[in-house]
Amino acid sequence: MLPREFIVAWILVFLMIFPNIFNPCTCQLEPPWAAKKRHVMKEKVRKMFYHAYDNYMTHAFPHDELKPLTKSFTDSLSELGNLRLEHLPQDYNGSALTLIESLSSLVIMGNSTEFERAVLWLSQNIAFNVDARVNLFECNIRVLGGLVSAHILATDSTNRLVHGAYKNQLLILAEDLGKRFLPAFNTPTGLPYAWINLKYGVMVDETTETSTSGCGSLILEMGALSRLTGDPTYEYVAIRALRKLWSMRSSLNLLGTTLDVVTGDWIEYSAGIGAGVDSFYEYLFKAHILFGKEEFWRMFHSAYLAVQKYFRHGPWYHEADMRTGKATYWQLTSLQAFWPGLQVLVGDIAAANSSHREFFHVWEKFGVLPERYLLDHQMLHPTEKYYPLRPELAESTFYLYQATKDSWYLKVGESIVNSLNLYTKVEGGFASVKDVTTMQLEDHQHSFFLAETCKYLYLLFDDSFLVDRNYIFTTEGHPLPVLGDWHDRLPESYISTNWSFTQSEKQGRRASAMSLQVCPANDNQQVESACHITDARADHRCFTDEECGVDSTTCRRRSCSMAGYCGLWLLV
Ligand code: DMJ
Repeated sequence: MLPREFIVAWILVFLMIFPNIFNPCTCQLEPPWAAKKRHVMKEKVRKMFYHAYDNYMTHAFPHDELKPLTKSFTDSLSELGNLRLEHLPQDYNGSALTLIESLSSLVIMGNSTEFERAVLWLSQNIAFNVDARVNLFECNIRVLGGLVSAHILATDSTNRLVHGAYKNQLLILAEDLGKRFLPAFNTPTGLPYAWINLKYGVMVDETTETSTSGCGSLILEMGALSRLTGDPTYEYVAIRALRKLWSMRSSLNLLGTTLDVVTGDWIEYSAGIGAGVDSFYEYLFKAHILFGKEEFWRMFHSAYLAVQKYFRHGPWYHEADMRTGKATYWQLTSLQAFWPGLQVLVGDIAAANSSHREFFHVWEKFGVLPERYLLDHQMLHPTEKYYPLRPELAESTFYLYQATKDSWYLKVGESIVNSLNLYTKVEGGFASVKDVTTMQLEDHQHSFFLAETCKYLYLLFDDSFLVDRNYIFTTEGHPLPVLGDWHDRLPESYISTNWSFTQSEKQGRRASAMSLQVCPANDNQQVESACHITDARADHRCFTDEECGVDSTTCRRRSCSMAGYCGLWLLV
């Protein structure tokens, strides 16, 4: 007889070696509570959406956005990014911005009746021949993107929406708007002005300053418009601007945040993955998915490696000077929280997960995500303490749940929903948070709350819209279908490239950056390295320089900051 302890010990060893022997697919199985939870949460999100939507329709429509505290409206399309509120037309009644932004969410939530009603109303009532100076980027992602996506949904045979009555009116509107964008691209560089008057084109003495995302995040919407109308002009000007922007990168493959569209000079050399740059990276990759162009992939791959190399420290992303790669600002910004979602698409799930967790910790700490948080001082930015109902954390949570089916992300989603209801829901809709330390509210319900925040939360709990469909989402959350016949239809004359590479090179390029070898063993070894040597401590903090390892790019030793972070940036 074997002693009992001996048998128990062997069983334990066996279980340690084959932990899933009695339940081989635990990773695939949804815990029993999760299905029920998803149903309950989906209904909660649906209620949130309609609370926002119904209040908009009652108190603000057809103006642009709802002011939920005073139950009034703002015609914000011509105010977005326009801090001095210049060039606002006297008799402007808005462009039903929030309705346009809600169209694809209505379809995703299965409300074809309201979608049809909205499409028909827009078809008959909206015109863009207005003396309104709008921000090209915002108007593109919200209005053009909303219209193009809704047109595709309205004509998609599987949706069978707007029977009979729909005669491509949204596409006609989108094309009219696209034409009004074109004068903005009439610059010596091909980089578009940030502002355009919808009626008169570029204004006299218009500012020549714009942002990287302002000229680099147009290709999805304008490309889709070209494919749908057969007029290549929209796609052409967007690609030309993107190529010019890419040609302005530094030798480190970094770009700045702001630039001059006439001279093509950089104005702000410091950049990260947040405000002013974020969707530039997103569009390089998504344009590759949507249009199948290797050119977009090559740009994205180089840009992505540079981000991982120069901005990333553990789970955080700081800013750096595009010329030197030296760190400038060590700050978390709310907009950066889209990055883990993009990393899921790229295939860097582990990196996505670690950053997402940190963003969620900050969310938990304050109840919502503050606009800017100073990582090196562990404190809020003195003036940017607001949370304008942004979607980015919910967006990344949705992507991570899609990739992993880890029910932890459902709990994150539940926590986001609970916070939104607790802190931002008012009788007249959902209000932005002015100060996350006091939860004082601000009288503004941004249209992206309906286009993105509610949509990603809903899709987290119910993704039936995506089953058997292949969509990518624009930066404003509007779905565009990935269609085989959209790939490679652009005449090759538009793609001036003499790039050629072999199949094996192609596969190598598609490898996840995080899986690339870190820190070349010697100078002769030409291995591109993507990420820093793992920090010694799981929480990415340090006490001594010795804990900080070696920088993967330069192979120089890193040091430990006063605030307890490893980095080369401290040496600059
Ligand atoms: C949205 O308009 C888009 O997601 C954009 O890319 C960034 N800002 C807002 C949401 O925060």
